Amino acid sequence: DRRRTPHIVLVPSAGMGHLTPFLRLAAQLSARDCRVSLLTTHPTVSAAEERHVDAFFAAFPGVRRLDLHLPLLDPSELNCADPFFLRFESIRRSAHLLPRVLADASPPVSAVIVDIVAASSYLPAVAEMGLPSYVLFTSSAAMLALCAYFPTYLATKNTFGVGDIDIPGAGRVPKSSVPMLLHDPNQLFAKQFLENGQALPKADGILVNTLHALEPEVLAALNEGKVTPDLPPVLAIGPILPEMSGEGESFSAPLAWLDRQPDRSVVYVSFGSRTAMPAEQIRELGIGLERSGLRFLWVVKSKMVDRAELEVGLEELLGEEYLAKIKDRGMVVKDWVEQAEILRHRAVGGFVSHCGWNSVTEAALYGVRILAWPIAGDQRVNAAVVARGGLGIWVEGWSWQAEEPIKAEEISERLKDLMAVEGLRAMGAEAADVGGTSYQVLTRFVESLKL
Ligand code: BUP
Repeated sequence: DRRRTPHIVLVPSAGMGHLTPFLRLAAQLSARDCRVSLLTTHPTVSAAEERHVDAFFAAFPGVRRLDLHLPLLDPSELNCADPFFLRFESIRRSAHLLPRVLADASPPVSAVIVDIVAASSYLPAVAEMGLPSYVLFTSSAAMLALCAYFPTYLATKNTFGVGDIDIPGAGRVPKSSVPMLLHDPNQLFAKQFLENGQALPKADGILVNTLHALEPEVLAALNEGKVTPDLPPVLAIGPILPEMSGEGESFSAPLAWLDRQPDRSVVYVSFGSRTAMPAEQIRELGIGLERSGLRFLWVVKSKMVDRAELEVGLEELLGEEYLAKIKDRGMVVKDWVEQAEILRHRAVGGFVSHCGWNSVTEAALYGVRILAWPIAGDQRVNAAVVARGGLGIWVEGWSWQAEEPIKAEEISERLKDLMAVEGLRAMGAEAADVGGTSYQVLTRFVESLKL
């Protein structure tokens, strides 16, 4: 019965940063007695996505799997070499397949929630089927404000190129923080961002993986129509809680190592899976970590897609001598780690992060302070939220366009500043736990679909 058990179809997008919040939302909706179907697109760009999707369905047999096989697009035709953005595009071009995929859906579908990258094509397709459509925005509300306002900005700006962007009610995004790809309107990503921003008013609501206490002004501006007048309700439902512990592995070397460290003594260092740091900067960071005298767990990624063949070993990158020198205080790994489990561990006290939004929300959930070191994309916008919202420190001068690497000495000083930050409240847990603001918003959303 459609009234009692809403059937929600989720349409995630590519890359762990986009997939992860959808898997978490699927688990949260199942726990609230919804019927959930999850569209999975093949082939996935990274092996990590495939592994996590498979582990998810094994752990949640009640969630229905809808498989969609998509063609690989021609990078030269689209003038884009990024495999994730190419996959965004093929997902956007798949909206016409939705009616066929949902043809035998049972019980009948109550609503479809699509990733922001598919908004421009999926929202109209869902509306045509006579169903309510929602967007899940996988980054910060600050970034949502930029996405919603960007079409107006481009239409009204009187400068050449993209400059500082003053978003009504939501503050300024300085030129230096505007995602680099948005400066060039011919980039595939810039076109997608613009069209998806224009499509937002077509949604019945926008779910965003943030919490009220972290971004109150921006959320208010979005909901009061200041950013752009015709937006649907924006619902802060984050941090969406991690759905399961681990991937069923019985042993994890980093977690076993953390078990042997004192409370709140370890700095966890990770720049996400897609952000390859220049080798020279990796070496400076290594020396900085060593000089700080702190304990550390460092995840080094040297390639953008985990399936790529070119791989530089840790020995080659850091030298055997370095690895021997730090082995009593530091652990360096290059494979996938269970980050949420690590941030939850009592031994972890600080997080040097690229500020991928999921990473920020995980730190907020477990009360781990952040040293923000944004590298690309939405990360500088997110780093500003970290600093403003009291989640940690952002050294704005550590620019992503720096010609010289940030030196070890400076890194080691900032690491010490980070670990000196006094007790942080687990503001994320307060919002997401039973009775918290985000918990209530998600519960009301599910209730609204039962009517
Ligand atoms: Br890397 C890595 N383990 O080793 P963000 C990431 N994650 O659990 P962005 C791991 O992937 P990208 C690893 O906890 C987060 O939930 C992490 O999303 C998890 O980053 C997710 O933080 C990564 O939003 O993607 O920049 O969107 O990490 O692929 O660069």
